[in-house]
Amino acid sequence: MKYSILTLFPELVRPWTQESILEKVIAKGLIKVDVHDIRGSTTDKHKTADDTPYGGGAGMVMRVDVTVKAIEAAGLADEVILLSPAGERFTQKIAEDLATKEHIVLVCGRYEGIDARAEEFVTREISIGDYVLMGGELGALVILEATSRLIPGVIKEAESHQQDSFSTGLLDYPHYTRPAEFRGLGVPEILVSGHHAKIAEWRRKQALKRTKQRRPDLLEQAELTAEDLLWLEELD
Ligand code: JF5
Repeated sequence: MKYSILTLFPELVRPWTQESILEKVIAKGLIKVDVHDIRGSTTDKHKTADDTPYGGGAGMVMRVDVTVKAIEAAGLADEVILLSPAGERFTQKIAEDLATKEHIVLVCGRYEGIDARAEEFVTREISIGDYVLMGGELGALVILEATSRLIPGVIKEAESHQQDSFSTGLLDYPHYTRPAEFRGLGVPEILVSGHHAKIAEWRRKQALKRTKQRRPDLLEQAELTAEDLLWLEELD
């Protein structure tokens, strides 16, 4: 899988791709990350990537010609994604879909936004949440992280992500490791019992309980067994 990240701040993005886990994944050849400087697609001597908005108003707008030239320089891709607060909300489901692609281009806007005509040259617009950032770079890195860990061979335990929150549709169960006691806080007895079936049942119930308490909205979409539903009723 190849990712092409188009940004006016390549020096901001590159360090993240050189971080230990991703670096190893890249070294293994499982993914490739190309960071392209959008400024390399400018055509004037001042390397201008932005301009004032038609109609007036504050701030600057990223030029469509420069943006589209950068997209085309990244080469043929399965998806060209524009990071934007106005995009479709990024979810684990979208991550699972994107993880099956061969080449994804991630376009990071800066300034007040990109000339709206650039929308004609992307396959989708994605938002990582309902807040406004100063640029799309963090969104692109979020998509890089969320999708690359789903690529076969990237995560050690093959089934590991199948149990993640959002893959099961539920929040994760609580995890514990040594010490057995910390400032008076112990570890649930069941986890040191060695009863694997009982541990699995306890973890499922904890996941259901936490989801009901913290994210009841997720329960509507989750795949629940008759036993899960009984346990949830017991909680009331
Ligand atoms: C951006 C204009 C892009 O702020 C974001 C964003 C928020 N959620 N998801 C993405 O992207 C950066 C800012 C302004 C275009």
